[in-house]
Amino acid sequence: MKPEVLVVGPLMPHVMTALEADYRIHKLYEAEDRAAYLAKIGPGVRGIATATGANAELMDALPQLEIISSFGVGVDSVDLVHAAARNIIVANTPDVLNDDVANLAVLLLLACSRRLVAYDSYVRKGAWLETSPPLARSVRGRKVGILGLGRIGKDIATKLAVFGCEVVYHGRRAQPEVDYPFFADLEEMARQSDYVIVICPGGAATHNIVNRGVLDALGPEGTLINVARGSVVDEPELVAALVEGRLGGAGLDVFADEPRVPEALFALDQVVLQPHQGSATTETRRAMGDLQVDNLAAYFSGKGVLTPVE
Ligand code: NAP
Ligand code: 8YV
Repeated sequence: MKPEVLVVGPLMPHVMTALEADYRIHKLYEAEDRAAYLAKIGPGVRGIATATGANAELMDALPQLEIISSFGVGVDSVDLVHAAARNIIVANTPDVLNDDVANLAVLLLLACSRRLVAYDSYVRKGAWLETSPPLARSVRGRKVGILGLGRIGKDIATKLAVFGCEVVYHGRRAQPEVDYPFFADLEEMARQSDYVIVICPGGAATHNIVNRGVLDALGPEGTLINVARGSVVDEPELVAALVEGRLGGAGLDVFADEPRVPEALFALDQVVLQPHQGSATTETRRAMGDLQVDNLAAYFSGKGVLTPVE
């Protein structure tokens, strides 16, 4: 008999096709009465496939739940503590997205330094006919502080070498195997950096760690790039720092309450905004979907998941 898998929200078409072939699928997002639906199908469900997390309440509606296969590397929307307490395995999709997420981080950094979006609009609105715009800034020789030198952070650091940037990093601990200088203090790293790129996990441990002190340390000549999670940055403080000119610029792919973005940012031409697109290429999203499916397949064939969250 096919194992029963609950699909929390819509997944990529190729993922749905693969899941429908191998499992008895239940689509929670099509249920009109979610509680009644879970009460009916919950007892038979052994797996969850999700791109939007899984909370304790959902897990507890599924007494036989064994595995959660999550689309994406960040698992801040999965209650990992509750999953561990229930011995539920959680799998994610790391590494296959490093290249594209790192590319977006570098793209945002370059777009901010060369004022790419502001000058695009300068041409379109005919301002160039009147005068040339102010000079932008070079990235060569400038210091980039990476908050979270993990899989994606290391990829960003490698790419930045091509542009002649100097890389330093902050995390909970120094990594003896890397050559980049380590800052134990995030605020001090920001003070000494021209750019700070945020690429650590979201969740309680990193909530608002980029606070007013860090933003002010980065300062009016500094730029913040966030491709991690909106929760890592104190968003009202970020908006205030940009509006008041205490922070020079920002390149933002992620926000505290997506898809809502503070409207005050729309008027600021020193800010480049993206709708959470780090991994959003056809190639990377396909690879992420394949890994989500492969994790379930490996688990249900008794081999153990390929990429467990540890
Ligand atoms: P990873 O390999 O686990 O790296 C995370 C890094 O963050 C590690 O170097 C870790 O270093 C550091 N870190 C963890 N907790 C920290 C804390 N409390 N304070 C400071 N640093 C901390 O993760 P990854 O695969 O590179 O992914 C990173 C994150 O990027 C994901 O969790 C996700 O939220 C985000 N992401 C966003 C997009 C997008 O579309 N924008 C796409 C993919 C991923 P230490 O252990 O030394 O602290
Ligand atoms: C995805 C991401 O957009 O992997 C992550 O952590 O933020 C992105 O790759 C997201 O997870 C899709 O749900």
